[in-house]
Amino acid sequence: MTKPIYVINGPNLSRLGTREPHLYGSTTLAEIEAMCRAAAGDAPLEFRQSNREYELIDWIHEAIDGGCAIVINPAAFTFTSMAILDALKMFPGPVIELHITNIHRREPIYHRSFVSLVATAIIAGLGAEGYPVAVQAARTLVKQLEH
Ligand code: DHK
Repeated sequence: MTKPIYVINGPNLSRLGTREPHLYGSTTLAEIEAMCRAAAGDAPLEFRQSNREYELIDWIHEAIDGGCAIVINPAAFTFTSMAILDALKMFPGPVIELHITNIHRREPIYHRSFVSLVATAIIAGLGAEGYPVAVQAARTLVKQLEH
């Protein structure tokens, strides 16, 4: 596995640690990145966050051209962005949709994900621990595809 796993984070996730800790916990995005890199081991990993939809799309395109898997927490764009959906449709590898919270146990506005229409798998409700779980799962899925 030489191509990197892309971990892509959407809006407001830069505020993790102090953002509604009763929902999102107290783990910061920097700590989550470290958890992802530990889970990736020797596998290369790109870890990104933006509050700008176009940047998330540009990173998905980058992954299309050179990545092996995508772990994506699109945050609020999960429920609004057909542009992110259309970009993910072009990605040939595994896509793991990730949410810190169990979006299906929250208000109805959080129940309809565009990303779920193309995701290989969905992890929701494990808190920050969902990230290393998703990275490990991505590694496993990529290895399965390579054999
Ligand atoms: C993160 C967000 O920022 C929200 O907009 C989503 C998601 C939930 C999460 O659980 O990681 O609704």
